[in-house]
Amino acid sequence: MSKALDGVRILDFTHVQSGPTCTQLLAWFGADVIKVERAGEGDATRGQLRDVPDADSLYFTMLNHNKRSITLDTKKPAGKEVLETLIKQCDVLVENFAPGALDRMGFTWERIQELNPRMVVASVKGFGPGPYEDCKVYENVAQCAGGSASTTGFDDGPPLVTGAQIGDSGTGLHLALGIVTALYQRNATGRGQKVLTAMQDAVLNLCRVKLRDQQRLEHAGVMEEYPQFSDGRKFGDAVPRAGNASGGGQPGWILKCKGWETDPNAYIYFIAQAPVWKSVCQVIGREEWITDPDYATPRARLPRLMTIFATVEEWTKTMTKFEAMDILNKYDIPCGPILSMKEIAEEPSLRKTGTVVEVDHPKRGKYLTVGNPIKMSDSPTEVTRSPLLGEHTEEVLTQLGYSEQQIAALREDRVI
Ligand code: CAO
Repeated sequence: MSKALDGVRILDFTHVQSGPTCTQLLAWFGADVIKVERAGEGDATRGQLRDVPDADSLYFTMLNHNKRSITLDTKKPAGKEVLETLIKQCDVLVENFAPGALDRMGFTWERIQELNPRMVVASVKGFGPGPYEDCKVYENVAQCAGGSASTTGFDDGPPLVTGAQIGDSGTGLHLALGIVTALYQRNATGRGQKVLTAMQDAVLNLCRVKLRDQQRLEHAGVMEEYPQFSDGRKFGDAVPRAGNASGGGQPGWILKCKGWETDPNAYIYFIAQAPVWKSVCQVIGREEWITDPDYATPRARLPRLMTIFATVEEWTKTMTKFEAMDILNKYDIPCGPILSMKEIAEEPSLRKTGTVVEVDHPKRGKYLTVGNPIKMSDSPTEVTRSPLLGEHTEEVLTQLGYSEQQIAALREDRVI
């Protein structure tokens, strides 16, 4: 079956996580992604967090499926020439080097346009234009600068980063959307354009509800659905950390389930959704709350939320998270188990949908990865293993028009 991005050729000049997540998605949609790496070491993540000696790390393999890899020293004149040929023959260049690196290499936006005016040049940087634009940035820096860390955790503890890689993978997702949108516009204009996603901006976009709350706080002085309100604590002038409170209009919290004393994930997320309040009261055996004016309406419940959750927890503690799920779901009460990575890896339904996929690799054997979370009916994703360093150098150079002798000379001069 054909793929949505068949015929789109991507010069993938990305490394580490943010850029590679973007180009991996584009490869899953059918683009021909040519990853350009330095000979010898390649993408630094090939060797980082290694679990199998001499095999590419899972860090690398899980971010670079369905791509081809060529080695190229783009600082040598002959390497620059190869890069120029690639630029002429590709539709998109994606990069996430430190600010200015591409320019220092000699490939400014103006030069790229000269070589290929149809080319879309897509970049991840830590920050957009402003005081920090020259800074190098990794995941957690973006989480901190984008507002996530200050609003994550409990207010009697320090700011917290989250395990979800919203700075890297979140930015890669945003960039992928920018790229396909720019390709769509190119259909009408015939021109490429620059696409920039700053990691700070992507994190802030994902933290949009917290900027909402900042303004609500400034208007009202309190936020009634925050645990601080229910606990009678004072609000300051900035959005506080809200623990496990829901970010939306339906109050929720994480509650202990049977086994919590020894199992760190024996918990359930419970939402006291207004339309099912009657069912909540019935399930936990507090029917009197259905009519009690202190509990009967969402507004009346706000100052008592933490007491309500503590009471529901007395009930959830009597059963496992899955038993609680089964009962609550019968009544349409929104809830979700806290799943460990072990449970997710073993979950058959995720394997069935291709969200968790087993991949075979010549050097490391079988491993699990996360497949394409975006399912398309006319562009199915087949996850294939990540390339070995330089595995496709000759194949790609031959396609670009290089002869056997030219390739041998480039190898001799350590350009590839
Ligand atoms: N041939 C020759 N040189 C190459 C090359 C190649 N194929 N590929 C890269 N290089 C060179 C670059 O041109 C650069 O050289 P200069 O410093 O002389 O300009 C050099 O390698 C190093 O690139 P870098 O500065 O991007 O790499 P780093 O390890 O020092 O920094 C990172 C890494 C991620 C902090 C930085 O790239 C960055 O801030 N990127 C933007 C934000 C980002 O994507 N962060 C997410 C990373 S994942 O957490």
